[in-house]
Amino acid sequence: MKNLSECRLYGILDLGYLPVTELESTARMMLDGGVDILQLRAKKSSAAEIQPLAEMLSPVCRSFNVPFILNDHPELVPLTGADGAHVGQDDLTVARARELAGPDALIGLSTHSLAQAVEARQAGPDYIGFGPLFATPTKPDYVPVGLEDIRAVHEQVSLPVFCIGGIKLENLPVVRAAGAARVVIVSGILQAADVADYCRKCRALLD
Ligand code: 3NM
Repeated sequence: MKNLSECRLYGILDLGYLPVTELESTARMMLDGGVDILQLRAKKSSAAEIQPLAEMLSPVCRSFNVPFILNDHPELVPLTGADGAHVGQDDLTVARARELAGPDALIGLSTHSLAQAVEARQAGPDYIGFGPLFATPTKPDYVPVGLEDIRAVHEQVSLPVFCIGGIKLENLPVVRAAGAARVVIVSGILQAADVADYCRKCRALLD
């Protein structure tokens, strides 16, 4: 399994963008293209609906040595073979998520300001998300944080930091130049005409 420190391109299978019937094929295209960590995000689905999808995706990710993360639902981690769970600021605490997911699970935490990113150290996640950098329809009700604090977050938080929100292949060079080493890309990847090729191009810019 890839270590988090090796992971630079974080992909999300967001059911807001793709139907369940395309989950596995899209996961394979993303993994073929070099996504290093993959999340299932199904904000409108119940745990009972997510469980079989996670059970299907876990071995696919494992065959690529890529950590597989569930958005929310840490209780499903031990049941599905997933490698971890990602929680938001208004969800379960990192400690509670870890209790439910098990001692070996990876727990990620979303942060939306430099102050929250610094505070996250106390909560003890394995990595943080930082964003949204830009306004994005994938997470509409959030004020973009822009690029100016990216360097400070990296200087002050000694955890893997995944920048997120409105990142696309086109603006990735600017995001990199602002200090980002790791990114999450959702709609850019899922709306690409050639998903694997898009991931490959993003991954190359992150090397
Ligand atoms: N979380 P896209 S921004 C799921 O800032 C998510 O915590 C964010 O999608 C955060 O790449 C975001 O399509 C949406 O903009 C990212």
